[in-house]
Amino acid sequence: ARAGVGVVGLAVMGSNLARNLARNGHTVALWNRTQEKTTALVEAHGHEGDFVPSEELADFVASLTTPRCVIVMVQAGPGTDAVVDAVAELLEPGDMVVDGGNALFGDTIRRTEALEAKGLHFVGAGVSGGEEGALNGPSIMVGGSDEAYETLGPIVESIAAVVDGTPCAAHLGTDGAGHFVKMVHNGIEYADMQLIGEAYDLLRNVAGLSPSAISEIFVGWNSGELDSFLIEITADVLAQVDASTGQPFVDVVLDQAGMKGTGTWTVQTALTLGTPVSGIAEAVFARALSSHRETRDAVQAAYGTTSGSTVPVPDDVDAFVEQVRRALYASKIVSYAQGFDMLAAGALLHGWSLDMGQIATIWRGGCIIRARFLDRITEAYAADPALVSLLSAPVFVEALQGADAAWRQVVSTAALSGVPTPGFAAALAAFDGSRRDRLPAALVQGQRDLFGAHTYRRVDREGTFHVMWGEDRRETEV
Ligand code: NBP
Repeated sequence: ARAGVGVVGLAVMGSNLARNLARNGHTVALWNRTQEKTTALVEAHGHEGDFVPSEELADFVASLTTPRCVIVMVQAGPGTDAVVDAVAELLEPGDMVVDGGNALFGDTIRRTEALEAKGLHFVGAGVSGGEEGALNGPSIMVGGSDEAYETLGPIVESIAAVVDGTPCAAHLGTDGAGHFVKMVHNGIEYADMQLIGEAYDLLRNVAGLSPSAISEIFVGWNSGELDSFLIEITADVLAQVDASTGQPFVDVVLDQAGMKGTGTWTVQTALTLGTPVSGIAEAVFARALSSHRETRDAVQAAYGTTSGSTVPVPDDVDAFVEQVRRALYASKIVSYAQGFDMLAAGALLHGWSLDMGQIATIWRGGCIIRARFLDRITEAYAADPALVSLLSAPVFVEALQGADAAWRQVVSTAALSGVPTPGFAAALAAFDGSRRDRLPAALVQGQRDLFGAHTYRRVDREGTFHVMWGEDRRETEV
């Protein structure tokens, strides 16, 4: 036995992670259900480092030094169960299985219990950054025991992205904490992409700018407070010209967005936790709406398309571009605040002591939402570790106050123009909802008390009350 770490599952993510490990000096044991993938990896990249391939899973396990560390990178769900169970059968107490796939955090909690009952360590590690990140440095969100991280920490920190000398990998909490944080990260990614899409739509269809002109604008935005991977790649996508038609690439792509499920998980989980992640939810629903071609056809046939602005093109296009930039930044702040609220709610329910500043720190590199903006979040939590909402952090108060007028102008212009901006509008509504002195929730409580005797509390004294609506409408204390 001579391999210090093993990788099971050598599709795109597993192969790249194995290569990253080998390039960083680890001797890496390899196994894949379909042998050809193992052979192909060693043939193409064997020179990059020290690999120990095995045909049989038992030989793979035997090739690892003890305590063994097996990283599983297979399809989430039944595939992961099958592999984790098969590997666990062959391991000895003290060994460790790391699931680096996109597992649902509840599955990770279940698998942790099952493996710990056998004396094994189980770690759920969220790996972000896609195939490029896996190869060159992902962001790694680790959930598991302190003891497991003592062994695993140096391994994951050696292959993670590094920003300002800090590896983008950390132990965030026990069992499902890593996969939970990864899931919320993916949800925030959905919201970010939707907001950027809305900004593009406004610049294109209200301001009448071309994709290449908008690409230039995004390049400019990328040197300011919106500096991020997603803004950078958006500029690239918008600059692309389709080779076969000479059209802007974005115009030849079918406008039906796909999704693999982690955004949906985030929203489902948020509903269970009771945390309003409206920015993420609107992003998931916007992708769903885009894919409902039949509904879109029927509604278009009934009403006509809303393309073409019904309000005049802004006189001062540069001023409008700046308004959209501010609206985008403000909406992004709200969407991250909602994501961090959800992290706090999950941590409370599952007993994880998540360090919010640390999470923002390890999202700065490797992952899709990497952005300069995350430093502001880290600073906000450093200044006040008990911060209740990112929206009340001074740095974001200043940003939202500065964006307020532009944000409202953009949302109203969008509505008048028939350009859908569910992300911008939901963020603004969430902001206004949170800052409002009195909400119509009072009326809702009254309705609930009338039709269902659900009771209400009063603003002026303690207790729970009910009005005898069907009788003399007398208030009773219950
Ligand atoms: P896939 O998610 O496409 O899974 C393919 C791998 O799973 C292959 O190695 C396949 O073996 C193996 N596998 C399956 Br499917 N069922 C199996 C079973 N019952 N027993 C043994 N092996 C089984 O691979 P991926 O795209 O590399 O992703 C790996 C993990 O990383 C997933 O959980 C994914 O969600 C996550 N992830 C992916 C990305 C990304 O950008 N692709 C980003 C972040 C996280 P075979 O070769 O024999 O079919």
